[in-house]
Amino acid sequence: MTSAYLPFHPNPSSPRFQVPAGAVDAHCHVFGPAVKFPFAPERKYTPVDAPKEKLFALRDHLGLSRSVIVQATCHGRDNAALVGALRNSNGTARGIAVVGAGVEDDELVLLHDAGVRGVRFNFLKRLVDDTPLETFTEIAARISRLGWHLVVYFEAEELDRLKSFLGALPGMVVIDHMGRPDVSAGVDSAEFRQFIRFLDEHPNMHIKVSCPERLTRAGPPYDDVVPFARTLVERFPDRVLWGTDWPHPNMKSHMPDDGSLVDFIPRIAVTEALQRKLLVDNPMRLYWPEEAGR
Ligand code: 0GY
Repeated sequence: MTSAYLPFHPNPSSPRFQVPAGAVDAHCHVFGPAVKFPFAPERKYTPVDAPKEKLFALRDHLGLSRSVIVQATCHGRDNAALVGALRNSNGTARGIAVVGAGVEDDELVLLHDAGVRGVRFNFLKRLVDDTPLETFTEIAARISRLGWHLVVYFEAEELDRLKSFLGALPGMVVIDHMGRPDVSAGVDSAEFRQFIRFLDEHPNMHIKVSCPERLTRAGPPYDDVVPFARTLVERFPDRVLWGTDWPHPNMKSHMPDDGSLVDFIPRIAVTEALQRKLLVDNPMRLYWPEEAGR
């Protein structure tokens, strides 16, 4: 385990772009505080504490209204910090949990009551030990009756191996960070074209156009990531989501200014109509369906 990771930005700028009313940050995390919510023994990294109070203060600062908090690997399957944040959000946060196939029904009910609406399958070897695909299939079956969906995190070179498994998943599926394309290869690369084809063939797939800071080779303001995100927003306007990824675990190259991440939005969603779908309509449909379209 190494601790050479950067802490989150201490003083993010105020974005120039004003998000539409009711905008959702559809990908962020809470970490610890470790004294109250210890990190998992099997974790591959130890982040700095990033508690719910800081997350909600940042959300206000950026002009966002709601959050989808994703259980990160450093907390393993102990969703307590996530549940604590959801319960203290006054209904303005929903969650994505991590569970095992043997999760008790009572636990699923507790998670649902707290605001969890899905589970995440993580395929990144630097973040998690291997889970057999059959186990993920069992988990998908366990959660489907709750009306939850699945969030999947994989890297582009894994798509070939995973596509028949992913394509067979039931219900809605959300792909983290655009399936992590190699942006140096360009939007016309065989790899990205394969990803687009996969999305064309599977209308249940949603895509988070998030994490330019992880995908960039050029660094801020992430010019090299814009064509990828913009292509996805324009081709799949009803299936894209955006998130900050605060507090940006595992970043070593640089720590993004969260205000600049908000200013990235109008470069990838260039009309008000696209911005509204990306930030409000699409995440509301997935996470607050009872309020969507009001
Ligand atoms: C992210 C990305 C990362 C970390 C995790 O669960 C996690 O620990 O997802 C990463 O290191 O790429 O979505 O926060």
